[in-house]
Amino acid sequence: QEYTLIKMQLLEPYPEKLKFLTDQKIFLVAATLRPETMFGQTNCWIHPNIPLIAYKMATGEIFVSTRRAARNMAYQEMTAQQGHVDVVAELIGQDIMGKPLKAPLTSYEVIYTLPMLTIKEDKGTGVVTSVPSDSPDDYAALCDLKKKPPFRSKYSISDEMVLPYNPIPIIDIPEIGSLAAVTTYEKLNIQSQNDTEKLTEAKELVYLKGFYEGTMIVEEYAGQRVQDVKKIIQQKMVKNGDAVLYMEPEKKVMSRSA
Ligand code: ZZB
Repeated sequence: QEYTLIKMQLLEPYPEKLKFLTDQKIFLVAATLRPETMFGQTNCWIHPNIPLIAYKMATGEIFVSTRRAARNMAYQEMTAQQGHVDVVAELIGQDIMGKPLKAPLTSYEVIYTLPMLTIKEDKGTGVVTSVPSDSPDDYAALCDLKKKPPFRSKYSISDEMVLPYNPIPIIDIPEIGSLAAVTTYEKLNIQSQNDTEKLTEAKELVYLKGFYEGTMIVEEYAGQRVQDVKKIIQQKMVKNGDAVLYMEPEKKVMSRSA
């Protein structure tokens, strides 16, 4: 399984546990199969209790992800020494919750790390980028935060990290429209990010249709088919230093349907 890792740059001032890295570049890296949707990012999801590490890459940049993902990267020529992860800090999600990031392609200048409780520790990097226009999971989790002030305060999230952020129309799908996840969420009457069955159904509805019938509506790609520009957008981000390619070991492909 080939993922695109989206480099979301942590903005200073750095959180307490990463203060000593001030002046070094730190990126939260999110694994995605949908690089063409990065125009619609509104936030970054992390799980408050999942352990993460900060580690040094061959380029000198600092990445943040689960240790498992870091180990995989160490076997993909991304660290200075093959098979070795140069750990500089150990964290849990909550240590970097509610922090500002700069992410590629999205029209929001700054986006925040916010809590998602359905993140899987053994998939991707444990850091997930949020595209609520096209991902039902993301829209459901964003709605949970918007609708429930106590949920925000529990994780020290302030209103301005959530309330100004809305799904951005980026892809048009025939019969579903340009906010596929929102439409599907409403149609299936999804109540929360824990509505697992309905969310699975929603994802099936939008996923294939988005890929095979979706058309981009963002400026420079307007009118082009998703399947024609996916690779082009991915490569452009890689070339600009905003993304890297990352392979997930085979067994994880099996667990996708689990
Ligand atoms: C942006 C995006 C935009 C995503 C979209 C999906 C959609 P899959 O197909 O099951 O492999 N993801 C990545 N890592 C995790 C994790 N650890 N825990 C929970 N979710 C994770 O799923 C790959 C997608 O699952 C990734 O692509 C990521 O969200 C999320 F419009 O990134 B995606 C209909 C889906 N649309």
